[in-house]
Amino acid sequence: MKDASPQTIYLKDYTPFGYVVEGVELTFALAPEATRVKSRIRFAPNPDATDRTFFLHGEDLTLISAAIDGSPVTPTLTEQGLTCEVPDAPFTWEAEVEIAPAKNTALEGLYMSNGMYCTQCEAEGFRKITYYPDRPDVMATFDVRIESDLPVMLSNGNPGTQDGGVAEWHDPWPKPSYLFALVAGDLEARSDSFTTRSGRHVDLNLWVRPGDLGKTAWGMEALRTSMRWDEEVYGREYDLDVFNIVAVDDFNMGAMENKGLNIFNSSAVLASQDTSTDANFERIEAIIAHEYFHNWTGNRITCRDWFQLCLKEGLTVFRDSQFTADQRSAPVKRIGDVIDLRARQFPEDQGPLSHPVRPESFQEINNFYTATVYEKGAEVIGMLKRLVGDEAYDKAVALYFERHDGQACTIEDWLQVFEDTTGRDLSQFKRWYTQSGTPRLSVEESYEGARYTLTFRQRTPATPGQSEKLPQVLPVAVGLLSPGGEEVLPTQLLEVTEPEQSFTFDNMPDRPIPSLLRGFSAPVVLERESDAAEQAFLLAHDTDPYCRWEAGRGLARGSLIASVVDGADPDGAWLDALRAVVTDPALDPAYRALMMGLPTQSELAQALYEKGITPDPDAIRDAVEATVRATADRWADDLRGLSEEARVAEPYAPDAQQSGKRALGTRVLSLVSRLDGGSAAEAQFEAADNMTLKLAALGNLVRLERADDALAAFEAQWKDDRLVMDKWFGIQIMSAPAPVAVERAEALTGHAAFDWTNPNRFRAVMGALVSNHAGFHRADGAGYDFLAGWLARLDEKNPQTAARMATAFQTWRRYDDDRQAKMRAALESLRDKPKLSRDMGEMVARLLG
Ligand code: 0A1
Ligand code: ZN
Repeated sequence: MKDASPQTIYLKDYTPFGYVVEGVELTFALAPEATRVKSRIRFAPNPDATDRTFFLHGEDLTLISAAIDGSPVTPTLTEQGLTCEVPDAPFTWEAEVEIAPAKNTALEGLYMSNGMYCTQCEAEGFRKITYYPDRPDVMATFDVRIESDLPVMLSNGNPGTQDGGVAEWHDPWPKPSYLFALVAGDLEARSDSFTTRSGRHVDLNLWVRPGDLGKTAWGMEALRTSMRWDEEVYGREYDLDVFNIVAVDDFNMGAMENKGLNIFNSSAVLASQDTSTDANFERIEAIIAHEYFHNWTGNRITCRDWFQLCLKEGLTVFRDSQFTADQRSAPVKRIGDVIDLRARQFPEDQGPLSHPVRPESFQEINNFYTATVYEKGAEVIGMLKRLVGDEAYDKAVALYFERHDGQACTIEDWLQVFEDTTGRDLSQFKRWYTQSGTPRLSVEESYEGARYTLTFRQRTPATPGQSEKLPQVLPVAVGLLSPGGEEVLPTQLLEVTEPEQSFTFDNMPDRPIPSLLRGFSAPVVLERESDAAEQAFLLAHDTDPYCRWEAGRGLARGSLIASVVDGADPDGAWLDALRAVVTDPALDPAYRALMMGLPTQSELAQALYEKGITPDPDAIRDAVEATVRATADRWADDLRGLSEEARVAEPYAPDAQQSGKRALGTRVLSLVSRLDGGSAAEAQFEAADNMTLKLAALGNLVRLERADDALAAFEAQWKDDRLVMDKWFGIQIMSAPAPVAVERAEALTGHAAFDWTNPNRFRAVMGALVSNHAGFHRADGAGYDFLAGWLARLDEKNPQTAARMATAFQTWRRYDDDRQAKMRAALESLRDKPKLSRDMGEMVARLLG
């Protein structure tokens, strides 16, 4: 357990470490209960530092011996590390420690997963491997020797001697300790190679447990595509002789960009037609790209301290989004990102966990791997690019690589290259990094004598720790349409910098209709009096795919809210207008599928809350169900034709075109199953030759409570495949009728295959319950108690995953008094638990505010 009185760490307190590390040599003698780690580290006084305290981080280590320049020393040990008297000149530190990877259930540092050794060092896991200045601004070259009788032993960099029982690895690129990695086990590889554009030959390996080789083709292809893309688009080449990827079953996050040795959650890399959905394939392609792109944005140029996390994450997410947009459909990717941002980042930014893209303080950095740092961080880069233009963006980024290669940098360094390239003052723009909260942008229009005026007002509500907000730079992309549906003003970028600001457009013979925030050009809430006629017009005519989709979304929201509040019937005019788009064969099926999607129940709860209406989860669920039924009835004559269009005749491929069709088919099946009681779903479940169609069918059957046979068959077929069984666990809860969701989840935690120490399995169950909005928010509070009970239990083994899952409570203040009281009680029960981890302690304190 971590210390009882956690410290808060502040960005403003940054000071450099008193020593530089000139080289690190590590020797690992692997054993599950008693691994010995010897370190030999060359330190020299850091000329840029004043404080010469020699403190090395270290947690859960047994120190066997320590020496300086060959003479034994006795350091002073604390819970967090050690201090020692050291010479005032360069010296060599040597230490030997013992650790127990088999007992490491937190999955940070060196741990074991299914008999295989692996590491996770970001953010502060290296200190659980040996004593070290475990901070990202200390960069060094690493030479690693691994001793064991396992057939495969890997670390960062290029391979050296690989003799029976010993493997040596040399990483020539200085790196911080969080990028260290080691893997050893009985593994098999899919191997390939890549020649960089300057002619370097790179061996590529994707290592998996025996039996999983059949799921590696897609990951390897995605890796090669990513490597080429980064050369072509960003001019970045790979810089080692080998690139290794390893799949592990027990992993807290998606994947990790360790230098030359990426480690992946098996769910984020393994895929096959039979076992993975189209969404899985797309996610894998994006994560492979993300981790690979980190080689330059994260590894070659890293972060000075953890407050700068968005420097590598925002930029790398932005880069992987560009990559996906290039591989697939750019508008579909953009709309998907907006849906995701609103579903995950907006609630965070508008609730008790709100924090700036660059936080100013933390207790546990693991709690800051958030949608704000990652996804809002990426939006900020997108805005910067929009503001300076594509060419200046390319120049500035090239300067960033040239100027900062090999350094540990800050957001100031990043903004400086843009200021130097463009001459622009970015001090106001910087507020995107320092101010938390989602800006609200309202807009009014006027039209007089051929002059059309748009007046914007911005304001950002107070967030924890920030009561006053200053105006930000909001890039607002705008187009104007004539009443006849012609585009009279193609997209223009307006820069809203003032609290209130007007823009005029002359020579407008008719009052135009504005298409605002095209491409979702800034991550704001656009407040505009909903005008159904205008939305229907934009749904029919807008040339901007995002705004067109958003118009449909606005109509859907309006109709659903009216149903929730007044019990109104679904808006027929909206459904007719939407039908015209959804049945338009000229449009991409993937886009039509997006158009058919309704706002989630959680999103509707947020929308109601913002209107000052306390959301009732049961009423929301009923309104959504009634709307889906009404849609099915109204479109009954179109459904057969749509199903036909969605049919894929060619052999399965997870590409954009086919998966777009299947996405459309999945939407249609959900409507059909409202009319036929589930027979089409049953037929699809039987006939499907891929997991996308199988799982879509199964979800409908679960909802209709006629899935017993299908679930049994599915389990019998897939009981030995952990990733598929995660789906089996999840869908039974996610798609269950709300009143029984908690019981389903409870029953499944009693299933023999519910290994709750495996993060994927734990999330499959708990995440599914949370996503069943009305199920989780059941009025008697059973969902809250169930989740809190499991979080308390997991916190003792794996604080990081437990604390992350606790964010399910972040919206608790939205709901009625009774539910609030129950959620508060659940959180307080967690807070009052003895031996709470630092992760969970900080999380619960912030949630309770
Ligand atoms: N840097 C990784 C994500 C990651 C972060 C923390 C982890 O453990 C605490 C693991 C992975 C990425 O952005 O992909
Ligand atoms: Zn990342």
